[in-house]
Amino acid sequence: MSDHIATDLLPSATPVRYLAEDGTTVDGPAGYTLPSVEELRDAHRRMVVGRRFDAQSTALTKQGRLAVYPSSRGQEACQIAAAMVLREDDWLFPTYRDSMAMVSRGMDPVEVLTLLRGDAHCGYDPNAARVAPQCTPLSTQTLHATGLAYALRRNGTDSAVLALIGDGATSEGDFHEALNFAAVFEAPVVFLVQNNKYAISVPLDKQSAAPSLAYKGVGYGVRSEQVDGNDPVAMLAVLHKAFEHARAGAPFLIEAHTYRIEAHTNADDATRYRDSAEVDRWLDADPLARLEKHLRGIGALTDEDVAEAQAEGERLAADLRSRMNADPHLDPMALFDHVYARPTTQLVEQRDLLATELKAQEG
Ligand SMILES: Cc1ncc(C[n+]2csc(CCOP(=O)(O)OP(=O)(O)O)c2C)c(N)n1
Repeated sequence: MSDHIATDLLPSATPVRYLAEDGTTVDGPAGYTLPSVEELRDAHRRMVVGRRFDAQSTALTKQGRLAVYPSSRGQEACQIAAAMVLREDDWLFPTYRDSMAMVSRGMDPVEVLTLLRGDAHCGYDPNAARVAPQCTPLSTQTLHATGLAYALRRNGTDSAVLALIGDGATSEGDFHEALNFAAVFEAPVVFLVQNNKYAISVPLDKQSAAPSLAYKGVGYGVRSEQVDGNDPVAMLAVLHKAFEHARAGAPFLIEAHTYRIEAHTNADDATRYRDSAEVDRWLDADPLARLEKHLRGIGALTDEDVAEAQAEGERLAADLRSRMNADPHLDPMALFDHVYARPTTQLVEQRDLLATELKAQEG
């Protein structure tokens, strides 16, 4: 590889940023198209609604209505930008932490939460939503996303794929295989690493010595960028560019520097591995407050706009509460559906065993 090509692939030396924490604009790098004011107003509304959804989902765990919820509070700029850059015919490959992006893509929140509620299946039709099942095994979705992107290209469409992944999951072999395959076979896929600084309790410096997780793409020939993940303007600008590249047959890797404000899930005690001063520092970098200050500063957001967005969030939360309050009907036999196209002998035996046991219980 010549020096010239390697330079083209490299991320900028510091994360791309256009908004300071106080909402004023800063000089970011050239070469990006910045989102319009209308797009930013839309992002603000979606972030307000997304944060309300997140808070409601956390509350549902406390009421025993949700088995587990991995909050993405603090990561709203990443989640909302991810939903906004996708066309309807594009695909999203989310992880367990990306419910907010899915809801912002227009999916029914109850369906999005089905898996986290404890049902055996993902809760929605991935083909209809063009959203893959939320992935719990780390990094397997990156390979699925790459394979699907390759298939889309071979089918002659210009649809693209967005794979969301955490910082810890970039240590998995699947991630590296996905980057390699995507680059060699020119798959239209964008990998967005939300570096929220922890893999449960493992901090980033115990996970990787890479100067930026974006560097992990360069060795495979994947163009890479790092971005301030709490700056909605920068997130939209970089993701739009990444999708342009992907549609042209060149995969793209983004590292978004952000922070998980809440614990890993409701089952985790984050005070065991990080101090509150660190969390407070990141609260000062809040992406929603930053965008709100910016939009108000340029006269593009009023008290009424904010109240309207909040009212939309309250409506979503109330609807979610009431529908999640109903006991779901689960058919234990459905466990065996969709495991294999043609069930194995063992699966048939297990199904028969369960059917016999259920019958005995009834009788
Ligand atoms: C293959 C695999 N190994 C281990 C786990 C257990 N596990 C679940 S979440 C997690 C940490 C992931 O951290 P990161 O990738 O940074 O994502 P985040 O949860 O911070 O969004 C681990 C190790 C898993 N789900 N899958």
